[in-house]
Amino acid sequence: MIFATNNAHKLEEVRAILGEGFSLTTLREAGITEDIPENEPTIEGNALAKARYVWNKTGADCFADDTGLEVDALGGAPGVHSARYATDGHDFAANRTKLLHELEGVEERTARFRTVVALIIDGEEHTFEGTVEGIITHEERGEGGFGYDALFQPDGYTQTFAELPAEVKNDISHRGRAMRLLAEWLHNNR
Ligand code: ITT
Repeated sequence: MIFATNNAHKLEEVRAILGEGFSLTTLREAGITEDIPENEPTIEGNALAKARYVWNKTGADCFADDTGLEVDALGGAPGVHSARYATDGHDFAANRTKLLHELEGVEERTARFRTVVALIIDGEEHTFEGTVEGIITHEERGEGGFGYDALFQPDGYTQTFAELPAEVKNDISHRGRAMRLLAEWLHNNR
């Protein structure tokens, strides 16, 4: 099955979450080297847009993940704009710096990661959602993970996602939850 992502960190996580039973084809292996447009106003819309793009080009079963970080004090921002929060590109460090700046002096720091996985199989669409609640820390901590991980401390832990071992992040994360729902659906329906 093609996993429609250009994010190598996501690919690594999803391979670990889904395990040996799944053989994932990357976009590059499927011959798709261009950036897939992500212009929808919602996370679900972008996940479906990415999967439909691949389905329309290849006719192959595929899935895509779109993820956003929703910060309550910022009215849900960066949300669907998480990848391009600070700049036009995917500048993880600049995005973290901007988030810390926007939250300067703010004590209410609750937030969540939300992932929607869109699956297209035999031309039928299905979506699966996973979330994890937490807080935005006051400074970056940890070297692991990617994106906003060094600023996100999940509820029930004293470390950020960038400090926790990858297995722990995958066990409790937005992406882990959504991907396990995908795996369960495939197990029950295929
Ligand atoms: P693809 O669309 O190619 O899959 P992307 O990096 O554009 O990759 P998204 O649009 O889904 O991915 O994600 C938006 C941003 O949210 C992403 O660039 C990261 O900065 C951040 N993000 C996503 N998942 C994350 C995670 O597990 N931990 C920390 N930050 C994450």
